[in-house]
Amino acid sequence: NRQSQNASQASVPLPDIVTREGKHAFLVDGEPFLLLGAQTNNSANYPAMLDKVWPVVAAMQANTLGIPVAWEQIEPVEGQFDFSFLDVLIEQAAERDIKVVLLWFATWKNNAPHYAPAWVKLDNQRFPRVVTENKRVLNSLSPHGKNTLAADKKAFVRLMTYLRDHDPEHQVIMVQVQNEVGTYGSKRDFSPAAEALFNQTVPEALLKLYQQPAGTWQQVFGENADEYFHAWSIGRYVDDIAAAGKAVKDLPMNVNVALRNPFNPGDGYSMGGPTDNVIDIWKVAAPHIDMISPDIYFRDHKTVNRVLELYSRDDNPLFVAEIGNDQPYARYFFSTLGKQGIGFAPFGMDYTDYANFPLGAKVVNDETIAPFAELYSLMAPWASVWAKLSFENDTWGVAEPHDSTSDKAVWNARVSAKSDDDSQFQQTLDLGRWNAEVSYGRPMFWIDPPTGNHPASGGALIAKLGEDEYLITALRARVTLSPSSEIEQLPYMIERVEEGHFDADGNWVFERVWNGDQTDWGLNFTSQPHILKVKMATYKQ
Ligand code: N0T
Repeated sequence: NRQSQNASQASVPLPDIVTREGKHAFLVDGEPFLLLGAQTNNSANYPAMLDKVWPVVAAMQANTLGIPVAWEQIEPVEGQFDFSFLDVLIEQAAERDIKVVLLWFATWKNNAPHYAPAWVKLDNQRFPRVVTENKRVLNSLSPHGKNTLAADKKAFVRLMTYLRDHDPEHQVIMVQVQNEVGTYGSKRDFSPAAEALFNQTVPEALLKLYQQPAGTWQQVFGENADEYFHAWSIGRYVDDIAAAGKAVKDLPMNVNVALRNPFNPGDGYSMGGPTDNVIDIWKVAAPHIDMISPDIYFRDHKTVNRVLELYSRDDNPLFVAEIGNDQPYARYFFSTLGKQGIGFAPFGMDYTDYANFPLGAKVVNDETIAPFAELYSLMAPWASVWAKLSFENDTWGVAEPHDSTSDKAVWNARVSAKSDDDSQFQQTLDLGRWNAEVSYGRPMFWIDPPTGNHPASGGALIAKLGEDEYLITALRARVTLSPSSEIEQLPYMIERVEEGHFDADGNWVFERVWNGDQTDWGLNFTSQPHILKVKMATYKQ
């Protein structure tokens, strides 16, 4: 009954995104949460498929499942709603203690209205599509369709109402509004309705952002006018839906991005979506969207690093909403956490018999799952400790920089495989008074130079605990601390390296001290999980 629902709702705080001095935390049950995610393939959103989903989630040691809910399935007939899928999903997720990110596949699922109900996608009069400059009608709904917005919003509000009334424990922790919005094949809608808007004055908020005097889109933005107009229009549309949903149940909401190549953008990408060139416009257009989250299908280190940089901002918590599920992508979990990422979700993690190669792996099997399971099992026992450190302390994270695979990547991913890093097989991190050198592919004993792991798969995470103290974990890497320029004139040494783990309450449990061979040649991490507390010291001669 409603009263007991209200009572229990009061006891479990809503998931929330908090930002302090440019650092972010995703609060779940009131505590910083590290989202160790898995996203299903596209058509897993039916009860009969869930048996093919949960085993993969469990094998990965994921704590969160990303899964679609389609407009066509909740409102197959206009005004008639059916939430039977969510009844099953939420119950099964709760049984397994797995949180859920729901993906609202509606007006746009990668440009098209495929997941909209037939009564929407077959009625071009009531729900108009984007028209190109040459008057071609694309299969992408126009953001200027007022009926479309009203209908999508109505269904979304019903979805959020369902969550308000049937998910008092907040098993669903976040909702993604649409999927990879934008239009392939036109920079904007050129229909008469769109033309009329395009010839009006640019909204005040955008003039202010770009510090421009008033004018039409063309006058103010010149050659960028078409794309900026489309981005603004889609951003406002999505924001309107998000705001209406949040008014019912105030969950964090994100949008995911079909990225353009940051080094080689071209113009064949999904235009109007929050690609790196229009993040600022989206931030103004869609204030109810908490996060703009990249979908990463570039395999090379240089491009991924750039994408992570572009989508981790003071005003945008980094959440890798999708990343390919093939081995080369796994290590970017380390770099995601190095940019204060709040979560990471490889795509296509289920046994529903689909593989999106060449974007991801050729097949989903134990071998595909293993690189992700290894990372999540390293972090799962102390995920909340890391999430808190990431919010409150300085943290670093790096992935092995060389590209060991020459696999064909996505069509717009062509960049040189050469890495910009100081060396192919090592990185230097500035930790304040100390520097860390992270190197890959060397024996544990002695000083043989690094040769990299083959395939590249290493990475390291460091959190600052105090002036001279760090928490360090890594896989297949050597981490060596040395004094930075601030203290380099002083003799120094490792004071103490403790190996231990965190218990269920997040308390450090001491196991042993590393010394002798275990510290003489740096701190050597293998494929086994090890967590170290490292205290460095200088002394006077
Ligand atoms: C992703 C996924 C799913 C011509 C692809 C990536 C997911 C969506 N889209 O498996 O469909 O729902 O968000 C698009 C990458 C562009 C590749 C274009 C090849």
